[in-house]
Order: sequence, then structure tokens, then C-alpha cells
Amino acid sequence: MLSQVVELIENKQAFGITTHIKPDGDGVGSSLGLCWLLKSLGKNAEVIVHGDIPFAYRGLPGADDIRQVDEIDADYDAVFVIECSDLQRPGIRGLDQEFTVNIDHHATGEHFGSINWIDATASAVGEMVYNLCKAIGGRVTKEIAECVYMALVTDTGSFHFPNTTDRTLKVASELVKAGVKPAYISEIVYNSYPWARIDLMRQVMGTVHRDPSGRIAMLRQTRAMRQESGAEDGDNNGFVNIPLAAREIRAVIYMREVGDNKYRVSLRSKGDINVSKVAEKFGGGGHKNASGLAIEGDWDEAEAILLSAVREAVDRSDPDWISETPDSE
Ligand SMILES: [Mn+2]
Repeated sequence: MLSQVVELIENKQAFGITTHIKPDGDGVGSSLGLCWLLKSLGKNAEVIVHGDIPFAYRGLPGADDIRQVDEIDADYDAVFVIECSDLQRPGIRGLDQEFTVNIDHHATGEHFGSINWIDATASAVGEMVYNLCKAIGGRVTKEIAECVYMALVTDTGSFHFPNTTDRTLKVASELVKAGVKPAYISEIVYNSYPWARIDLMRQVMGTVHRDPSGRIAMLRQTRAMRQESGAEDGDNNGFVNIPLAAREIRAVIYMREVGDNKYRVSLRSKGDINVSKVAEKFGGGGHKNASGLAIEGDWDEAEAILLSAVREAVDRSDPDWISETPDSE
């Protein structure tokens, strides 16, 4: 919990920070924000990740200093593990030998850390990093603010997903006061993709189809599409949300082929439809309206299995749901 994290930082000096492979804006933003906070407190800290940082997040302060490693190769008093469901997610060997601090806003993960600070009411881990900064009496520098703001903007879909709370907006307001230019962050996240994203989007959206009830939309991305477009990890961010823009669509299934008969699947839903419960049935997890899982099999069979599970969730939901203020998860 938070008090243990504060105590640890106060009593130790050398920290590593890592997050999951193929990190999103919350993973990168929170890790860098925490790194800047620790440095501002006079600590030694660095962010280590396995693999590349998506292009959209390379403009953040400190991103150039992120070190790519396959295994722990430095002496840390503790390693912060940001937004990981288990200790394998960072893809870094030797983490199990470290004193680890598990910081996450997903309630579905394992409590693998020596310290576990899980706050499922936070819109993003970035919000937790801000809370940590306040709890430890740190100053919200412009660098911390930009990184944390990136985390909030990306995890809340620019403040329009149901995880956006009054606290999220209050924190965002404080970050703007600390020097963040919202238009600049939006520009580097949303308007700086390579053309490959548009080409991949054209191909993926070309597969969009609906179930017979017209309430569930499905998207497919093959390995060939990815290859032809030259898209990188992260270039497909947000594709899954596009069909949700149709009024009658209540849920979306986005299947990405990652190997022979192997798929990564993103699920999205509106209102009280809980796709996190669906994902858990397949060993995945996430939030009520946004979750992910892995599945194997023939395209059509795998899609049919997912569709029937999602349809069950849609059938259980309130068909008259239009708009309310959902509790954040
Ligand atoms: Mn997150």
C-alpha cells in the first residue's frame, strides 16, 4: 500500500523502474514520471524495459534515457514494476531475485510484489504516481507533470472513458498548472503516427462485421496486414474503439493474429457490459469496459467462441442503458 511505498523510498537510495513489454502511454508515462519524482528526491533511479518504446512516447522527457535490458544488470535496492499482472510481463530475467514494488490499477493481477500497491479506483497508474508525489511531499515538476499527463490522457481515451473521475480531472488540472500543454501532448500522441497506421487501419477496418443482432462488431488483423503496412507495435492503438462510435454497437471484439492460429484479443464495451469478466474466462483481464486476452484456434472458431461469450454479457446488460455516470473501477 501507499504508506509502505513512501517508507521504502525514504529509506532506500537506488531504484529500478520497469513496466510491461510493448508499453502503452500509462506504462511509459508512469514509469518516467516516477523516475523524475525519485530523482527530484535525490535518489538514483532509471527506467529499464525489454524492447522498444512506441514512437508516440519517445517525445516524453527522459524517454531517451530509458535503458533496454533483457535481465537485471545493476544493483537496485528495489525495482518498481508498473502495471503488470505478473512478474513475467516485463520480460526481464532476474526480477524474481529483486525486492519488487507492484504498482497497478488493475484489480485482476497477481500480488507478486514484496510490496503491492493496487488502487483499482485510479484511472491510470499515472494518477497513483501523482498521489505518491503528494504523499511524499514532492514537488510536481514540469517533467513529472508531462509524463503523468501522458498516462492520464492515453488511459482515459482523452478523458472520455468511464474511468475518468473527478479526481482524474483534478489531477489533470494540477498537471496543467505545473506546466503541461495539453495540445502538445495530444499532438505527439494522436497526430504523430506514421502513414503505416493509416494503411493498417484501412485493412483492419475492411474486415469489420457485425453479429446478427447488430450489437457486436468484430475486427480482424492478420500478420500479413501488419507486414504489408510496415506498422509497428502501438500503431494500431485505438482501432478497437472505432466501431463503438456506432450508436447500436454495444461491444467490440478485435482479434490480432500473432502466430499460427494464435491471437491477441481486445474487448471493448459500453455501459454496464462487463468484458473484464469475459476476458477472465479465457485467462485474460482488464477493466469493465476494456479488457484483453489470448486465444488459439481457427479464425472462425475462435471468433465464434468469443462472440458467444461477449453476447452473453451483452444479453445480461440493460438494453435501455444510454448514459449515466458509471462508477470507476
Ligand atoms: Mn493503465
